[in-house]
Amino acid sequence: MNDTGQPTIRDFHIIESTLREGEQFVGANFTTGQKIDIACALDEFGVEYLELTSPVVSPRSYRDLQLIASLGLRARLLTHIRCNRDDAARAMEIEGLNGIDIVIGIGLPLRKFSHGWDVPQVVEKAVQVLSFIKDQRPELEVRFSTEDSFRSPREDLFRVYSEVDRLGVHRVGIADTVGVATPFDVYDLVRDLKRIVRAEVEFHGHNDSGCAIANSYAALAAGAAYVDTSILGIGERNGITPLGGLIARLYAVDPALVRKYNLKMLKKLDEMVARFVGVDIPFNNYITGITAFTHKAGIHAKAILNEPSTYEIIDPADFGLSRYISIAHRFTGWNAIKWRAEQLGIQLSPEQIREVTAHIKALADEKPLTLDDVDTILWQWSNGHHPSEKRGEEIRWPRHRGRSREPEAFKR
Ligand code: HCA
Ligand code: CU
Repeated sequence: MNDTGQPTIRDFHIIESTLREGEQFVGANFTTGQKIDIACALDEFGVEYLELTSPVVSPRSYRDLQLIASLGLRARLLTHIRCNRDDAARAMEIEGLNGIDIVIGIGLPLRKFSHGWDVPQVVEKAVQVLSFIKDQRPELEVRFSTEDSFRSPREDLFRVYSEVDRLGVHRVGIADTVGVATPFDVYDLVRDLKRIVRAEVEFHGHNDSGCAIANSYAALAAGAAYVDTSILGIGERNGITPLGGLIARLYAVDPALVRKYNLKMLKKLDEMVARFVGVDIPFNNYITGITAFTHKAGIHAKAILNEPSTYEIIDPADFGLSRYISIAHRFTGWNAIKWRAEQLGIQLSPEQIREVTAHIKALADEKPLTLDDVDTILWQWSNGHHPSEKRGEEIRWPRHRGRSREPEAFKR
């Protein structure tokens, strides 16, 4: 714990899996060009690792892995395979690859309904594949992970991890494949695992019950040094820890933790992947959602105008974004209206500001208002023309101000 009571996060690494887990999102069908765009943008953002789909998935997967490995990116390149010799052999054909992520399920349902092996067989398989890789390409980083780690018996998990650790893997991974774990479960498992292995620990968390970011944070707090993410969180079902969400969480602890990344690129990354997979960025997305830095109620607006940290833990400017103060509604307050009048260069006395604010609030009770409407009222007020306050009477807005959306952000 540090002096603010937060757990100390050691140096951590992002394993960005948009090009592996993200490809498993139902809307994803990346072309080679799109994969290159994603890989290059993530590299520029500064993630430490890129995880790509297994070369055995399809001929194109193989070629694209080869191509991306030849780009000379700064990020280290990993591919993700099942625990078998054939997959490992194919992966090792790729020049420029930096590591292999191996996954195997040891939970009872998978043992029964998927590969059918018992724990000693899993260990035997793991030893075979790991020794094969060590023998052929000893320079490769190898990670060994168990699928559905949180529903697998602890003694089985730890037996497998101890064995692979003895062989000298670089990382052991725990995967919350079904999104069932809580931050407490993750903290406990990572802490206990770290007591029995020398290898670093990686966490991969699905978001079925909304805990992926908190779970990733708990993993880091317990001493994991690697977290898997994907852009917008895309993956199987509703996905995994979103890159932007993890960044937001860590920034909230200490902005210095994420200064190593090119934060101003986050919006571009989210927009690019949203376009490629045919979805919108959710309105409430971490950092890049349209309302992430929008303030509405008069009390909030007043405080934000005085000092943004009152209602913002993240400074939008660090991400190349700006805040927006919504003023055209019944929650508005005179501070915000005064601010808008000043922005427009309109001189109004304090008394007039209070009157016009009351007028705008009453009008907003009658009909939806736009920022253009508010601006028009402010101009009319400054010209001594007060629109009728009779209930229901329509104000005739000048034509050119008739847009229905609030235009242009109301910037700091
Ligand atoms: C899957 C596998 C995986 C693997 C995670 C890992 C999972 O697609 O089902 O390699 O650590 O969630 O278990 O993504
Ligand atoms: Cu997964």
